[in-house]
Amino acid sequence: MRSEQPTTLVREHQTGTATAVAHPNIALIKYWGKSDERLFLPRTDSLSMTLDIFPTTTRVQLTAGTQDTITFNGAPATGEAERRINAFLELVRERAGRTERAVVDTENTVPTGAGLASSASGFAALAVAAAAAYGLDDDPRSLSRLARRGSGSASRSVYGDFAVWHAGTDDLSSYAEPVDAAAGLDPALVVAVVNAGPKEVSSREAMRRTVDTSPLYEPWALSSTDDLTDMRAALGRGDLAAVGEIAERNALGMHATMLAARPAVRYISPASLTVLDSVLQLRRSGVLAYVTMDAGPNVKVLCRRVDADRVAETVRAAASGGAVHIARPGPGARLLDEDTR
Ligand code: 2P0
Repeated sequence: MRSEQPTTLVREHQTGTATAVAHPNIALIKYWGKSDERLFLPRTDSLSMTLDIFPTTTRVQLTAGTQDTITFNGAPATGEAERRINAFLELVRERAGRTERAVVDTENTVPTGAGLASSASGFAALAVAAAAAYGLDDDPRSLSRLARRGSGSASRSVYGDFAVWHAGTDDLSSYAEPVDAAAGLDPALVVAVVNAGPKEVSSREAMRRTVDTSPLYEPWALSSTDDLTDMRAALGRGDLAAVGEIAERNALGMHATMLAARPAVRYISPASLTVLDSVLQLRRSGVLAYVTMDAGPNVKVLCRRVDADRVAETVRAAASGGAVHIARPGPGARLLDEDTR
């Protein structure tokens, strides 16, 4: 079979066209702060769960044209999005020693303002597709390092389920890899959208300001190292309560660093607090449910799969009409073989 059917990657190299799909991830131990902005080296290690909802599908086709053509959900990419994808393609060309421009077509299924950053799934899918189209190394570590240069959190979406991103000290040593979790963990993540509007401060600017000005940043970064050690142990023994407690303290600690920045960055809104309170009530009634929040007001609730519907119902009532999505651990980024037919 194998000799008759070359691998997808080899066939796609021949066509200079590749399509990849990747999913968003949510950090249980957060990435917040860079030590090198150009190389996207983070200050601390982080750990995430890749989700099974809202994939991004990206097709990269090499062209004889003189410039890159980037389409995002059917419309030409503009502004910052176009600039970042363009810079990423330049990096890929530099690594591959090639000059062809590319036609990039991205379909992102995250509903607008869903509170799930699309940069992680977006740059993971782009890294995998561009690496295949330009003939770069396709081992997961190389792909993770490459995805990192588009957006830090994308380094983790290369993998399914749980992944740890080692901060490293240079381009070679900063990459993500899979983390084992006990089979009995069986988690779900309930995403409560409390505000679908755009954020006032980008996460990039917010983390820069936090590192530069927050007196709470260094203590959080230090405690995050312990959180990661504890998290790995909790995942290994399938202890959802411990996983949730550690994730919650790490995330709220990250938000504390921002609140102490000068000027403060505040993503937590009154509506977020209402959801946080509802999760606390659930916990008091015996349901294992723990919050995490990212660079926005939306709340993600980690719970057991069997409790997901009940948790979703509770936070839906608290989220004052906002959408609620239930996610489970999802797959890593992968090539589709539709270009080989
Ligand atoms: C994370 N976030 O670990 C953290 C927690 C938001 C809060 O990764 O500047 O879009 O492109 O590397 O990856 C959001 O930051 O930032 C993020 P860049 P990214 O998921």
